Amino acid sequence: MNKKVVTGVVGNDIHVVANRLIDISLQARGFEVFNLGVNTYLEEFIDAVVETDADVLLISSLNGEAEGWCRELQFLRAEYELKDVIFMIGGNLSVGEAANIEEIVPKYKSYGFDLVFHQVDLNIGLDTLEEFIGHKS
Ligand code: B12
Repeated sequence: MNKKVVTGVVGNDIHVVANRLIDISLQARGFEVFNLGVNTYLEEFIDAVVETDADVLLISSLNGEAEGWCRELQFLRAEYELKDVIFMIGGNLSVGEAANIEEIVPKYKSYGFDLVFHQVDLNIGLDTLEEFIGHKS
């Protein structure tokens, strides 16, 4: 596939296990991975995307608090002219069971994400990413 992916876990989130699996799975699929690990802020992700000239930013959130950390994405995306980068987020995208599941995907898309996976299996998400890359190129 030979595409570059920046990944990590956003905000104050220290759940590291999925992050390691994502790193390994992306490499197994032939991606070049820049893993920023846990506790990564949106601005740090954007800096890494710019510095590495990445094709994809794949953000994880497990503690459910991504909403508060990712709202500015649409503005940063415009400011840094990143319209060709694929922005993807997954994991647990809300806190607790109370959230209206139907609202989660449109909400994150309105923040500037192209692909949103709330409690979706990692391999399904990565299959979808590969299809999305195929359609774009
Ligand atoms: C282990 C664990 C911890 C450990 C973490 C250790 C470490 N360094 O990683 C400790 C004990 C420290 C911890 C702390 C906390 N935790 Co915790 N933790 C867990 C637990 C039991 C397992 C997580 C795990 O490693 N799973 C294994 C990995 C492989 O699975 P996964 O994380 O689900 O990831 C998969 C998918 O989510 C998906 N995925 C992930 N990212 C992405 C991205 C994309 C694009 C795609 C497609 C898919 C995808 O793919 C992964 C592989 O299948 C879960 C409960 C559970 N059974 O899942 C709670 C859980 C994640 N924790 C939770 C919470 C609330 C916390 C705390 C806030 C608790 C507290 N009050 O202090 C703190 C958070 C601290 C912080 N600042 O983040 C909640 C989150 C609830 C929510 N979102 O509504 C959970 C779900 C427990 C619960 N049911 O309430 N936790």
